[in-house]
Amino acid sequence: MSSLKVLVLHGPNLNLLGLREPEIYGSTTLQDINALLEADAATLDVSLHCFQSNHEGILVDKIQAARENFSGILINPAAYTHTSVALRDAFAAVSLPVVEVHLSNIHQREAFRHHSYIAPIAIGQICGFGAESYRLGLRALVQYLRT
Ligand code: CA2
Repeated sequence: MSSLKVLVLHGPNLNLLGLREPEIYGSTTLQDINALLEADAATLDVSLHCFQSNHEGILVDKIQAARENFSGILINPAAYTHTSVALRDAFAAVSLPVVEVHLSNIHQREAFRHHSYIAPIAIGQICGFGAESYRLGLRALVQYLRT
């Protein structure tokens, strides 16, 4: 059994996925995404812990605690992507590898979504592929951790 453990974090409002605004974010629910990731994790022989919060401080607490228990973090920071120095500082403090993912192509959307506070401290950013962004992000993170 692999000892790699990946923390998957979902930011604010992503609990509404598939339930509201399907024309923007699709009909896949957060539970569907977590199930897809769990299946991929089994194939990749890694363990996952998936967590969603609408609260910035709770996400900061999770990132800080991850230092002890996880090898890397996959995150869709949602709106905090564009606002949160606190999340970025927490990632920098734990110095775990981070992959940032987004369902939509944030660079094709409003100008305020083009900037990410997280991207400069992430290994990489994947956006625009819907739920597939998470799957690609998990694969990229695991490959990074194994090489
Ligand atoms: O495209 C993404 O994954 C985003 O991170 C989604 C965020 C948005 O603020 C980012 O700019 C890009 C918004 C997540 C809100 O999710 C909802 C889902 C269903 C209904 C309403 C909101």
